[in-house]
Amino acid sequence: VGGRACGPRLGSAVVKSQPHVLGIVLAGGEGKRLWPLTADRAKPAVPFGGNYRLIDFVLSNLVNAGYHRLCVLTQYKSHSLDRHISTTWRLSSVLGQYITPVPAQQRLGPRWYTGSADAIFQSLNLVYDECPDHIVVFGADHVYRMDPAQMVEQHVERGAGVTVAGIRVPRSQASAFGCIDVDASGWITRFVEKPPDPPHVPDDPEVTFASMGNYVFSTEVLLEALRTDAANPDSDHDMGGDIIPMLMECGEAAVYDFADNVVPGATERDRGYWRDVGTLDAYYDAHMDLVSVHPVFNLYNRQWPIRTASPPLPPAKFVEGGSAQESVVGPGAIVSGGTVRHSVIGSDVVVEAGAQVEGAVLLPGVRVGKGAVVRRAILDKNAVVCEGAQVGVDPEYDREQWTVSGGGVAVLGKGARVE
Ligand code: ADQ
Repeated sequence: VGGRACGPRLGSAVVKSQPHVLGIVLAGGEGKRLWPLTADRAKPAVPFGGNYRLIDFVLSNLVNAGYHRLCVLTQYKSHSLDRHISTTWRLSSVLGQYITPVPAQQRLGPRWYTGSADAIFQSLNLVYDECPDHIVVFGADHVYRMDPAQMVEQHVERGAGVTVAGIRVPRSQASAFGCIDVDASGWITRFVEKPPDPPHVPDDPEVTFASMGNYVFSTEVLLEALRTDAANPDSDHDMGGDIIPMLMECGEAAVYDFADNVVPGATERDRGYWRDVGTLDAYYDAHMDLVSVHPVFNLYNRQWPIRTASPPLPPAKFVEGGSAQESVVGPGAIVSGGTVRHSVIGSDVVVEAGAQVEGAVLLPGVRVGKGAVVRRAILDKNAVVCEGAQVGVDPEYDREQWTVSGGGVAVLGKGARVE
């Protein structure tokens, strides 16, 4: 790492007229606010929507756009994430394609990454090896569909050093995000990372223009910015906190309005859908967005598929009067005489006779016993609710036993057992 120049690219299968793009996915986040779902796994490896993991959304977006050279920077509890990427996301090395998890390599000494910019700085050998024209740096924690090639196209046309994807969010939620002011030509005039009192857009006091944590860089601009940042002892080495404000000061930063992104097959309802599922309530709410008759987020858009690998399980089965309404049910699940409403049921889940599951997110392998009740709850993998037991019925009891989110959702960790 340091000032090495890019060498010639050998064996490249890149079409000459297209800009050569390397994708870097930041997947090292700890996800403390998703505890206990992150007790054993990195946030991007948290299961979502019955049979996906969060990282499947960003990787699907990049792969669907034709970006097939992708490095996923991991760090925290990365085992299940590494395994998921290696087994699910193999591309053809013969065609020069790869999606590779890159663990913290400690190239600059025996230390972990200090921030997301340090993660890239310590992995610059990947950039030197690939010699891209542009580098797409995307987060791994969001549920959305986006065609990143449209953002790259705008970045190239405008001649920006960095382009930041921006979205309008309610101002009440904006202190969790980088907040952006732009001029009439789309150049960023102010970027404040997670301000306690977020600014608002000129035409609406309740709305803030926020960074989605997705960036396109011209390679030389990113290299220069990372080297400058690394030499600054006062920096936190964070992409949103340090690198983007630095490039904004230099007049290099432009915005890409997510509202302009058009993904094939998007419906009126789910066009522009983007959720940061960084908290238990946001994670729960994003699941509920999947289950209504006309879902707010449509998993069934075949023109822009969300890709994953599913285990070899038989189809879901409903017997003995078992039913599920306004729900998605994963393969291998058996609803035997129980009732499921408004819920996301992962693969291999069993709901037994007389059980009631309502407004719940059951991750793969959960068992709900006879006559048990589960309401407004998230149950991590292999949790067991024994015969007649209840979750989400008595808030006081739940608070004593489990994690309960600010919005009142009971959350049980992996393998929990409710007697
Ligand atoms: P946050 O998500 O809070 O805000 P951060 O915690 O740095 O910022 O996470 C960004 C991405 O980097 C995530 O995908 C995370 O998994 C990953 N990451 C974090 N630390 C890492 C490390 N040490 N190594 C590898 N990967 C790491 C960011 C921006 C905001 C923006 C929001 C949008 O900083 O400006 O508004 O994303 O959600």
